[in-house]
Amino acid sequence: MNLPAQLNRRTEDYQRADAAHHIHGFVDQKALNAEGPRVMVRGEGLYLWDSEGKRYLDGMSGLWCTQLGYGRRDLTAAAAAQMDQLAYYNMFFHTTHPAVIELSELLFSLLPGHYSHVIYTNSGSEANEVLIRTVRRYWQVVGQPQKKIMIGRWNGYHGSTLAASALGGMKFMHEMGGMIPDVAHIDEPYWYAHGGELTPAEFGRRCALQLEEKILELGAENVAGFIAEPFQGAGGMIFPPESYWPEIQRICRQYDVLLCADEVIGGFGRTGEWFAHQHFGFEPDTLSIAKGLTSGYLPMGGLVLSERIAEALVEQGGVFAHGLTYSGHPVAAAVALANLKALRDEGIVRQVKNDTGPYLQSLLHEVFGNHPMVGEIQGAGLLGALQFVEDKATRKRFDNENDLAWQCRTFGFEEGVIIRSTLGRMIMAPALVATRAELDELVDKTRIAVDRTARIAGKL
Ligand code: PXG
Repeated sequence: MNLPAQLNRRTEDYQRADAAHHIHGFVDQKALNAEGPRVMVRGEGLYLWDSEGKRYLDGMSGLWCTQLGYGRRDLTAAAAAQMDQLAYYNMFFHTTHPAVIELSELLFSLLPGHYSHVIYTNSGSEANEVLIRTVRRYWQVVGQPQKKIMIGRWNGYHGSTLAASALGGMKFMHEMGGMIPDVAHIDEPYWYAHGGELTPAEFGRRCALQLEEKILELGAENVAGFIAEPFQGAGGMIFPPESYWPEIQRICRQYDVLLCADEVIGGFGRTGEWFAHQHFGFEPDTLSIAKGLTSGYLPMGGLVLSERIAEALVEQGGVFAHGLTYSGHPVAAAVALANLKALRDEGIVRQVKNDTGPYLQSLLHEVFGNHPMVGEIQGAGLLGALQFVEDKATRKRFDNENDLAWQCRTFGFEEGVIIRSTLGRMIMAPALVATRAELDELVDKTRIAVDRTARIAGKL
């Protein structure tokens, strides 16, 4: 392996220095320091190599973001060319630049026609921060300044900054560092866990009607928007019942509440459609984007606005008092442009929809449909979730489902596959360039990890 000089240190060396200087996300740092993190040093296609030379099939596209996989020379070339040409300039004080303009032209050619404008950010969290300010500003401009409240969902995830985590519904995040005012939550449409005796369709409608109840409780004249992921990602890759989104859309329209889709995970081909709201068949007013926009090669996110919102802001809004130094960063924009071109021109999104997506879904059902440990399989395109269950008839989950799923993830690493665990669900979201053979390997190694877990749980 031909590695840069700084990558030739010993694993323990890196681990010691890592422990000395880092606080990692979402982990008990003391426990991690004792164990030592894996040190990833190289990526090519769907594969990663660690500092011990062990190879992994990355079943999670990094953190749901490397749509094109690792090592794409066209993306690195686009970044290098842009750095040579114009490494940095901004969109402040009456300036702009070609990279960001060309990116936006391509982006809107891929989006449904009623979206027209975008505000770029560096991340998904920032996109959702901007969302709150933009939605509130919109209502000010159209003469309803009291419409301020954002409604999100328990167990939703919209990022880690203060306002983004407030929109999200991870209570353990709210407890660390507080909340912001004018945010409310409704339940998540997670039928397997919370559906009880209701059919999925009944439960989906019931969850959607909670939005109506919450709007009436708060007063429709005070509610600015409802934000949700089309399917929950970090919360466990949870697909709502089919009855859910049409009812949510009806309620938002009826009470003039903006429907804000967080497409940070679902966007850019993940479900086989360019955007996940298209898969579920609803029409949001705003889209938060990030991750797959650049295939993760550089940080970039954004908030996409419908014509209705953009027109009000542009025609009647005056100065929009917001801006980030790196909004529309030229190098990130050049990489995003090359990335979207590849996803379109190489027919990758089409391939996920027509070939590899259906292939993965049928493979998951074939392999896990009758597995004693798996109570539900959800997914679309190159997304899959396996719900662990103790008793299929009653949908009773294991008391220690979190530990079992984490153990399964660890078995996966041992087998050379990276899958993610959330509560009692195992999640996969491989790069969109995955071949059928790579999907075979992903599911095969996942099955070994699930079987090993089933043995500990007394299910095999
Ligand atoms: N919205 C959604 C739906 C996300 O999944 C964000 C916003 C925030 O994006 P940034 O770029 O600020 O991280 C996310 C991020 C996981 C995991 O383990 C998921 C995310 C981040 C880290 C871990 O599933 N999603």
